[in-house]
Amino acid sequence: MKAVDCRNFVVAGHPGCGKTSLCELMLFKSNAVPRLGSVDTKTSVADFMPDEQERKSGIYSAALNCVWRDHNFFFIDTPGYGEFIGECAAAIRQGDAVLTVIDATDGPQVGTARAWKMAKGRRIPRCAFVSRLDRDRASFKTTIDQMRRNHGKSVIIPLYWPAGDGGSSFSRVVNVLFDKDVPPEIADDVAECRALWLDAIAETDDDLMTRYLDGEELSESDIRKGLAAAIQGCRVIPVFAGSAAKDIGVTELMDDIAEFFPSPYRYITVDGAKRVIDESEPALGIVFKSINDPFVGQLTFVRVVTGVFKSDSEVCNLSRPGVKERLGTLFFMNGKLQTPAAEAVPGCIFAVAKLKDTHVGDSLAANPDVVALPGIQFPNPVMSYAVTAVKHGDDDKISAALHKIVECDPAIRLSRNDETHEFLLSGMGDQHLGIVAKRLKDQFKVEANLATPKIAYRETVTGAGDGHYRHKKQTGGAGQFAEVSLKVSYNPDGFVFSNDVVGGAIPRNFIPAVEKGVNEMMTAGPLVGCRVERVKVSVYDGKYHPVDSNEMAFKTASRMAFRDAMAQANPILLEPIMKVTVNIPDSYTGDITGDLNHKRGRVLGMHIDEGLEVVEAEVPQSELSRYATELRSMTQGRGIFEMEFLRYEPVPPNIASQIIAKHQAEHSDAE
Ligand SMILES: Nc1nc2c(ncn2[C@@H]2O[C@H](COP(=O)(O)OP(=O)(O)O)[C@@H](O)[C@H]2O)c(=O)[nH]1
Ligand SMILES: [Mg+2]
Repeated sequence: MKAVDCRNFVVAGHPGCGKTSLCELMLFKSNAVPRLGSVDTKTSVADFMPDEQERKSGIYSAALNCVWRDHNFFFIDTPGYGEFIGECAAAIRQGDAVLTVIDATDGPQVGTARAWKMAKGRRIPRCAFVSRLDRDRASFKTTIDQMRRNHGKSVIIPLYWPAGDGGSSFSRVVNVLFDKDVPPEIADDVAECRALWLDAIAETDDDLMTRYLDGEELSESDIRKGLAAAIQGCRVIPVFAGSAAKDIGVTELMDDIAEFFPSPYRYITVDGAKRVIDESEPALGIVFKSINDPFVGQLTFVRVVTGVFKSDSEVCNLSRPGVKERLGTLFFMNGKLQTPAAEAVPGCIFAVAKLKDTHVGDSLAANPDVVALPGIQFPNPVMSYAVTAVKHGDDDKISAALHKIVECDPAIRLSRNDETHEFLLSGMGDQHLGIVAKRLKDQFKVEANLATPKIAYRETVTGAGDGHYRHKKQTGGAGQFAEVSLKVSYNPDGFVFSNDVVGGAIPRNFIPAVEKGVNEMMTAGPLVGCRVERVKVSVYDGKYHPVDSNEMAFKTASRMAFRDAMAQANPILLEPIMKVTVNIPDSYTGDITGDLNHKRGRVLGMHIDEGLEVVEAEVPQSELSRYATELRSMTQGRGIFEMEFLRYEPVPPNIASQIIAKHQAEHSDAE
């Protein structure tokens, strides 16, 4: 196998558009599998995990490979659902091109836009396959019109046009550049596409452009070379057409992948240095996926970037200094089917079993001097649950199991919130997290409660307060004595503790105890026991007793004086505000902005990107705990969103008083 003959691409798109069916057909047509797998009869090669077969739709990405016209295809079937975007992001991170499948009935959707955005981010070619053209309501022309509205006519250029558009009349696809036999009813469309292609092809090369403008007829070989250059230069999005169910247009697609899709040879820039990709370099690859499952065992998936990896060899994990891994047999994968391979060249995807300490995003290389590749960026989680064990004492078991699950799904994050003291499981939505909960139960045999997490409110003051406390105790032997006077005021820049005691009213050696008392109170404010921030505390007076004063007494006095000062300083509640970016088809804009307003959100602006309306807003976190689910139901799954923490802001008084009342009720219950 030579790298120049490898084609590595990612099949992506909206759920249900026919990605998996297309992949299955490519495997079958190339004799990579003996029988045609089907999603509907649960015999899919790509959707092979039990939970995928149950749902009849992909959850995980599946690495696939086949040989077509002497070219080695390594491709990945990705799940379409927004909540499994992590799998798709990792696949695209390793791919050389993205083939987006678009259903000819529904047209481009949010899943399409998302895949294309990720491909654009990596500056790799984007291609489209308009699928399911055999269905009654399918229309290639309508689909193309929608795509052109989003990207423009000079970008979206069909390379094939269906003869008999949509439904049972759909019989074959016509190549707009090379086919001579064009049915008259599509002749105009084909001619238009041919002209658009010739413009795009001429633009790839000065010499071609001159000859083209001079009216010279470009030769077939000029056109073929120019077509590859136009696609690989990311100037155009070539559109293929067909039906996986009827096996129409897929031979043409596969032929063109072999001929026009990029080979893995190109330059990459690692740490500012330009490196050529080929077999002669030391081996370097990126880990983009890992499975640890009773079903398939522990497998690590590696994309070879440069050089050659060999079975039964040793490699270094560049991302973990000192870690060396022994590679056993390399496997080329088709779902769960493993084919042993002696070596893997650039462009290949191989899996290897039982690595010790290698994780998704790591770089593996032949020697430690090779520069590591940048890791994989996963999207920020948009939903969290607070996790507790159903059975008392199971917490450690749950934590260990969750860490194992996260290892194979970096889009899931685990964290302990120091402010709310909750153990948080965060991910891309309730379905995503639901699968984690199910795995905990089925695979690890522990049950977890998943609850809406507490909001980490904070407290500050809007005024100033003067607090005093005299701590005095006389119980038989040695007494306790300390007196502290301190002022609390609002300080927008953060917390400051200032010792302004003059004349030794509090001896210097007790000041740390006073500060300690204040610090303790800063973690539990007077309103709802949340962290206090943005205050200046100035200790300015006090009294001590030469025998009875000690650190303990000063700490106690300081705590009480702080509480006294806070009560006078007009304390208020602050809440986390998130920046939310929602992507939706424009017909939902009114509903979505209305809902955001209802959630106390502020819409900052709107713009169109990849054909979707992008609404940016600032919304209190407390209103967003179920937004992933709500957005899905408001848009029938056509919307996605991202969010990130922005800042803390005061809670409006009417809402603050409810939160405080609730806290007090819970607090008095507990007593
Ligand atoms: N009529 C028709 N149905 C198709 C075609 N391709 C896929 N399907 C069906 O569409 C549904 C979703 O297909 P699937 O491949 O799972 O889509 P994915 O979610 O994008 O992977 C399944 O029921 C398929 O049988 C096609 O070309 N024509
Ligand atoms: Mg699928």
